[in-house]
Amino acid sequence: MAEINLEALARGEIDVLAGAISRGENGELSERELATIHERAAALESVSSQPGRIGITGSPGVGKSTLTNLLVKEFRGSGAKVGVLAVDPSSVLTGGALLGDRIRMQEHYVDPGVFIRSMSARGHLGGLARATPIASEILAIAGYAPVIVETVGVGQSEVEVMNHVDTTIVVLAPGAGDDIQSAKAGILEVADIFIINKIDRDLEGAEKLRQELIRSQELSMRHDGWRAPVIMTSALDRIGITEVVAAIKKHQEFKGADKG
Ligand SMILES: Nc1nc2c(ncn2[C@@H]2O[C@H](COP(=O)(O)OP(=O)(O)OP(=O)(O)O)[C@@H](O)[C@H]2O)c(=O)[nH]1
Ligand SMILES: [Mg+2]
Repeated sequence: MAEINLEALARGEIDVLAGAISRGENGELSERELATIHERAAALESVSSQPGRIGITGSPGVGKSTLTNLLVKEFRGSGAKVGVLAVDPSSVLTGGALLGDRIRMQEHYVDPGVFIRSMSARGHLGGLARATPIASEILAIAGYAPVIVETVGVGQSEVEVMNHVDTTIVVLAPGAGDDIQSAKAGILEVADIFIINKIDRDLEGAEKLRQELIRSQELSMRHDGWRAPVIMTSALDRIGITEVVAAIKKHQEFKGADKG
């Protein structure tokens, strides 16, 4: 099979981009191609002024896609080309049938500056966890920054996907059974930013959740010294989005400084 035309990819040619991601999904990229992709993406990331990979995770229906949609708008406003990967590990069971419902970004489909791709597991979770970081690197080479990775739930597979982003956002909502006690293991540790969404529905519940999160953070300080901010949003009313963007930038600056 012909190798990826990296020059065409770097020019942002959409068919080359889509084809490369498909080959990554199907495990068809050679070791050499993978190494080249990895190298190029890393080199670009170190010079890019835009945020890199942003992960958004949380229980079904908390508002991840609605928030992603608004973040895409914010970043487009500053002229960036934005990539979106909607990852659905549950598609191992459902065959990906739900995925269409999960993407609420139709308005961006006509914008050539936004590339949206849904990735379902097709019965093989390990493949998905591998293909997602490759896809985000391919997008980076094609000039997309940031790349937003939306993934459903906070189980082990999502944590796996989130290991390959620069900033992980965990979205919660009041009254969604999302209190701290019931939050699945691993969630507090992976979050760089917490969003409490749907505050328009239950401000009191949201405030309670916020207090709980802050308390639990006081109990377990992270090794790197970063304290995940807790941001209250209503994606419906577009409240809190600029704060989220500011927090993303702050976290990525923090990580950049960390790297030396
Ligand atoms: N009241 C209220 N509804 C919201 C808010 N944000 C999202 N919703 C609604 O919640 C529903 C689910 O939103 P999505 O953005 O699809 O949630 P999601 O987390 O991406 O869902 P899955 O991908 O299926 O897990 C939709 O009907 C949204 O309109 C909000 O801030 N307030
Ligand atoms: Mg969604």
